[in-house]
Amino acid sequence: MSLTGAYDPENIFSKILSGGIPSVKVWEDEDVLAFMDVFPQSEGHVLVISKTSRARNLLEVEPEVLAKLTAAVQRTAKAVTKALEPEGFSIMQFNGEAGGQTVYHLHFHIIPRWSDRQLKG
Ligand code: DGP
Repeated sequence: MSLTGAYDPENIFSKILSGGIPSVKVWEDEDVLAFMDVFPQSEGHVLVISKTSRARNLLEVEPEVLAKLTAAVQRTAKAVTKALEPEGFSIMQFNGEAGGQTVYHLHFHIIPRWSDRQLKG
C-alpha cells in the first residue's frame, strides 16, 4: 500500500482498539494504547498507537497526537527498561509498504536489545 489513500477501519489495530481482536495491554489512557507485539523481534517488544487518530503513517498524524504518542513511547521505553533491564532498545516506525509497514494505523515499535541476542524475524 502506498503512502496515499484512505484509512481502513478494518485494519488489525483498529480491531484491537474496538475489542474485536484481543491484545496484551501494557498501558493505556484515553489517547494512547501500548500493547505487546504478537510477532516480537525480541523479549518485551511493545507497540504504541493512538486511540483517537485515523492517521495511517507519520505524514498524516496530527501534531498534537504525535506529541502524545512520543511521550507515551518514552514512558513505555522507561517501563520496559525498568522491567527487563535491556542493554539498549530500538524505536522503529515504518511508513508505506516500501518502508516496511504492514499495518496501516500509525504505530511505534519499542524493541529491547541485548548485545548477546540476535533480533528475531
Ligand atoms: P509494521 O511492519 O511496522 O507495520 O508492524 C506491524 C506489527 O504488528 C508487526 O510487528 C506484527 C504486529 N501485529 C500484526 N498483527 C498483530 C495482532 O493481531 N496483534 C498484535 N498484538 N500485533 C500484531
